[in-house]
Amino acid sequence: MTAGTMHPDDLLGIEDELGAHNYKPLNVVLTRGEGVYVWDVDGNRYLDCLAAYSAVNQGHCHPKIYQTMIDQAKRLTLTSRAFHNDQLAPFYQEVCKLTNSSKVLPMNSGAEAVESAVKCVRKWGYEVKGVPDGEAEIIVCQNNFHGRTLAIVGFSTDPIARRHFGPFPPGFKVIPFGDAAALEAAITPNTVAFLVEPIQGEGGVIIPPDGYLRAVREICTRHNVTLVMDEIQTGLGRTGKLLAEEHEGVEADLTLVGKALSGGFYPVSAVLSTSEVLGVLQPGEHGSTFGGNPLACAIARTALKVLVEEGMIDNAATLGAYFLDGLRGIRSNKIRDVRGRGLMLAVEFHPEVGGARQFCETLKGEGILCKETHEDTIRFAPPLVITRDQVDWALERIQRVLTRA
Ligand code: IF1
Repeated sequence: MTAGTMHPDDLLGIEDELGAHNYKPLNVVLTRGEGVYVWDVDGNRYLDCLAAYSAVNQGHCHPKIYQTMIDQAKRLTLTSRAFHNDQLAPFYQEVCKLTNSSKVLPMNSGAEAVESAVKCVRKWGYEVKGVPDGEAEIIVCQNNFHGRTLAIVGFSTDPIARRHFGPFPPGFKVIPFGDAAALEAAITPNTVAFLVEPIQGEGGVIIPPDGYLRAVREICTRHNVTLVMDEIQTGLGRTGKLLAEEHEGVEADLTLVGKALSGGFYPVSAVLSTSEVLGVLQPGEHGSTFGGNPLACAIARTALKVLVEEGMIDNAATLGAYFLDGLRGIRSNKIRDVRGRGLMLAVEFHPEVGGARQFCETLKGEGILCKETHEDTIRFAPPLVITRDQVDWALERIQRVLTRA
């Protein structure tokens, strides 16, 4: 029996028996994706309003990224960085030009990019800023989400992410998100970086007050502290700009990208920065087997190309505003708040409503896949190729579900 012919219940039974239970997925078994749509094994079509947590901004199985993957996979997939390959330099050139960066560290997962940034800003602190060895401090925000590795969950404020995983690496301070004065107050001579999401995604699409990013940029510059923007979820068009930091005209010292950097075809991430920061790395001091491999670079080059050439970023701005307006037009006493920027949208419910998951399950029955974040919020983040008609189709169903008694 191959997976293609197994009954969904059999697939779920095997998952339950053999797989670690570190997720609680919706009861749907997907088998195909194209653009904004995915299909389950029974042939039901869904509009995907999660987009693999913004990893398929370009839409499922984008044909040009697919073709690049096939062509490159036939030629060369992995060489290790013990040798050069002919895709790395063009990837560096194209991603630097697009993001106004001058140095790149290519990695694989988002968490690896975050961990790599932590290592680099610490090393920069000791070797450039002059912080005493072993005393570097990094400031992060409450309700942050930067990945699942040990150092990262060590500075998480989510008890579920931390419970029974300790002890954790020291050197991190937590301040409230959106409060520039709190950043200024937390900085010491040993502070080497402020790591922050321009919009907190998993925190529930929390948008900071206007001017916050400009204020933290000025404070970091004044105190010679590197500003590290985690754009792994907000970046690459999601908020209607290539990078969310652009909404305030800010440039970070290190910008982290991942997820849609490959259009969902392959784990590709990168630390985008300057020679001053990434120049602290000497041969043999950092790396990874797959980081910067030719297949990843070829895929990322096409993923970036189609993002820009097919107008996905402007589409996210235009249809994100339209989608947000539509959600705000829903009259339901269940809804506590509706917020978003570009196609990074969220509907928060009053706690007494009993949690957002119930609506995700009902919306599945209406042909929409979405996911709750924490208890009371549904995130709506479709691929950036969505059309106005598809937004209208989604709004009609969301309205119907959220206004049902
Ligand atoms: C899961 C959350 C989202 C991220 C930001 C770094 C990373 C992520 C801002 C790490 C990853 C993913 C992880 C994924 C679900 C998803 C997620 F719900 F976990 F929190 F998007 F909000 N910075 N976010 O959002 O990147 O190592 O995963 O490539 O853990 O199930 P990664």
